[in-house]
Amino acid sequence: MIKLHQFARTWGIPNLSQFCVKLETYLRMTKLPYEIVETLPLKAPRGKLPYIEDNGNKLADSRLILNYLKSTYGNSLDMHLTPEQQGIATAFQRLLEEHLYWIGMVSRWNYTEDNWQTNKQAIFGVLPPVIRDVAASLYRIRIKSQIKGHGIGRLTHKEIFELGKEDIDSLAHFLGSKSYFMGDKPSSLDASAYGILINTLGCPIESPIKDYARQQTNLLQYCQRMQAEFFPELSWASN
Ligand SMILES: N[C@@H](CCC(=O)N[C@@H](CS)C(=O)NCC(=O)O)C(=O)O
Repeated sequence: MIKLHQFARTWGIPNLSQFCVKLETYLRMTKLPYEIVETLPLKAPRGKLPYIEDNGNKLADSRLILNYLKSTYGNSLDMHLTPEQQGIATAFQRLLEEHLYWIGMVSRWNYTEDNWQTNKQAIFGVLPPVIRDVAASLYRIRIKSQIKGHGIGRLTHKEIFELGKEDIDSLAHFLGSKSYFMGDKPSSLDASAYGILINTLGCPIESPIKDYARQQTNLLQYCQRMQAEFFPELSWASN
C-alpha cells in the first residue's frame, strides 16, 4: 500500500500543507489505497513534504508523484480533458502552486506575530518543549530566505496581497458556476486548487487575502463541497 508521509492533521482541514492536501485529495479522488505516516520535512528525500513510498520507491514532489501515480495506476481523472483544457489546467496549477502558495507562506511566516504563533504551534507543537522554540526559530530563518529567494518577499505586504487578490479573482472568475475547475467532473487541478484554497480561506491564518477569498462565494462553496465530498470526516470553520 502507498505510504503518504505528511504533517499531522490540524485545523479541521486535511493538512496545514497545501501540497499534502493536494496529494491526499488526489489519492481519495482516484480511490487509491494509502496509509498516512505523520512526520516533519527534515527526513524527507528532498527536504519537503509530502513524499510517498510505493513498491520500494521513495518519491518526493507532488507534481512528480502525481505523474508517477498516473503512469503506474492510470490517469482516470484527466482522461476527459482536451489538449487545450489540459493546457489551461496546467497554467492554473502553476498559478496556485508557484504564486498564490507563496502569498500564503508570507502570511504564515512573515506577517503578523499571531499568525506566526498559530503556524508555529501547528507545525512544531509535536516536538518536545525544550527543542520546539529553537527548531521553530531556525526553520523560520530558512523559510524567510525561501520567500525572499522566490522574489515575493521583496515586495511590501500591501503589494503582495494586491497580487494575491488578482489570483483569487482569476480563480473565482474561471470557476464561475461550475462544480469543478474544469467542468462538471473533478480533475487533478481540483486536488491542487482545493489544497491551496482551503489553506487560504479555511485555516486560522488571518490576512487580507483570506478575507478577500472568503468573500468569493463560489470559492468558499467550492471548498465546502470538496471537503464534504472527499474529507467528510473533517469539519472546519467555514461560516
Ligand atoms: N513542489 C513541492 C513543494 C512541497 C513543499 O513546498 N512542501 C512544504 C510544505 S507545504 C515543505 O515541506 N517545506 C519545507 C521546507 O521548505 O523546508 C511539491 O509539489 O510537493
